[in-house]
Amino acid sequence: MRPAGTDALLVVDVQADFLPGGALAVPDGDGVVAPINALGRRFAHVVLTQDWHPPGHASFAGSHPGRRPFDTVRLPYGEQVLWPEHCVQGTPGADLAAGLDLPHAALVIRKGCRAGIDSYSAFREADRATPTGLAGYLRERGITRVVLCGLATDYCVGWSALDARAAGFAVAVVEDACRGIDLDGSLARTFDALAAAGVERLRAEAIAG
Ligand code: VGL
Ligand code: ZN
Repeated sequence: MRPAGTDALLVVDVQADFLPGGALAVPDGDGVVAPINALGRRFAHVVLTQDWHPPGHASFAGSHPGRRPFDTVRLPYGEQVLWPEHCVQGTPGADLAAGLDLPHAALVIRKGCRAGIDSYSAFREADRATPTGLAGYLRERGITRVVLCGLATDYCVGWSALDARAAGFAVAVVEDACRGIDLDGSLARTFDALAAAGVERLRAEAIAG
């Protein structure tokens, strides 16, 4: 595909804490930076997201006495995986990756900002009721297709892709510009769900400049 003026590249959570050495390092997470920089040059519309949690966030294992990272608990809105403390608002771990070079990105969406509610999705918080405003922004800019890349494939990229579809956009995931966490088969489950929802799976080379 050659990106049209109605396509947007959504760059999900390419932040220090998800890179090697970070608090919640995604295996080979830094492998997305170069392909995303190259992809970004082909899109007129680029939107970034940042995972952006207050201290003591409900998704942190440390907020649940006796629980450990990667345990699952039930919160008022449903099942929640507990993570190591990561992407705390205003800390270096929450910074965008230093190597990211997308100066024309026009919007940064910060998500997971409320203490009691996580938000893997860039569109809707985990209560599935609170929108971030991203769908409205994209519609108002005339965007009809959302192309996703970033971290992690099976959490924030996958959930954002499904919600982009639910909001009525055509959606593609650039699989080699993403990396997964793969907790108990989550990566395979995500690719199944994306296919079932009609999300296209592309390689970066399929996107012409
Ligand atoms: C993410 C786990 C917790 C992600 C964010 O960006 O995929 N994963 N918070
Ligand atoms: Zn998070």
